[in-house]
Amino acid sequence: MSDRENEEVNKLLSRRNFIRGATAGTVIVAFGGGLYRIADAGVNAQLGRSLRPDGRRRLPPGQRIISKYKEMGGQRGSRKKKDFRLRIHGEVERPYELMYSELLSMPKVKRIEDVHCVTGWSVLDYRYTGVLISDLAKRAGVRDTARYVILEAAKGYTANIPIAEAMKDNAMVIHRINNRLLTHQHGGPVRALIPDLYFWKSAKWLTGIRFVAYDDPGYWEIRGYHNRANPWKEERHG
Ligand SMILES: Nc1nc2c(c(=O)[nH]1)N[C@H]1C(S)=C(S)[C@@H](COP(=O)(O)O)O[C@H]1N2
Ligand SMILES: [Mo]
Repeated sequence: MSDRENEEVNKLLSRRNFIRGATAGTVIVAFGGGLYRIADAGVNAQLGRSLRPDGRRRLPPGQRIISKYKEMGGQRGSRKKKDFRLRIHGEVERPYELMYSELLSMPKVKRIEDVHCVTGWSVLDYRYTGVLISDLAKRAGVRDTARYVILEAAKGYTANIPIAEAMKDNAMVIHRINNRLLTHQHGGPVRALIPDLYFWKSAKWLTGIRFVAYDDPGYWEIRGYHNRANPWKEERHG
């Protein structure tokens, strides 16, 4: 694809526009004041060739775009903000625990990101509000011995990620999606968001972030999912 084509596709997907599902098999794209219905296959094919700023393809192999999250289930935690606690612990100098209001008093960041579910759907360009895991880490004083991060959630769900993934500028704990408070079924009050790994790594109903020296495969990883979960390498199953 030429640079110009690439630019066109990225323009199409910029945050000024929106993509909204109409019926299965079509998406509606708004740009230049008009509404355009585009066959799924066409958009997916274009996006398959379009590039992200980091040089990766906008749509990882084997994924297709849908307009909004599917609710994928899981064992829920409390929906109440007053019950929320987030523990930052493990290989750190100063472990601590935050209440909801304390989490919100940390430096707030907004990111526009794509998420990719291992079952094949991707949701592009949602706006996420929360706190960077790297900022939570800084406050705790992570030791040099820490090499992995375990995202801990309600009822024992965990997801393991290498520390480099957790320290990226888009790895966050979020409480808002598209400026609205995160709903309970999608992990509210607070979930993790690790956009550059398959979505199972983004633990809903988050309760803790544990820094560890040795890897500790999580809920799905011990059930046959790939330990690393890089969508561009299609690391789906182990
Ligand atoms: N606590 C918890 N987090 C979880 C899960 C879960 O079962 N429990 N499922 C994961 C999987 S497999 C996916 S695809 C996404 C789905 O998020 P959604 O339901 O908001 O779409 O959450 C991830 N986070
Ligand atoms: Mo999933």
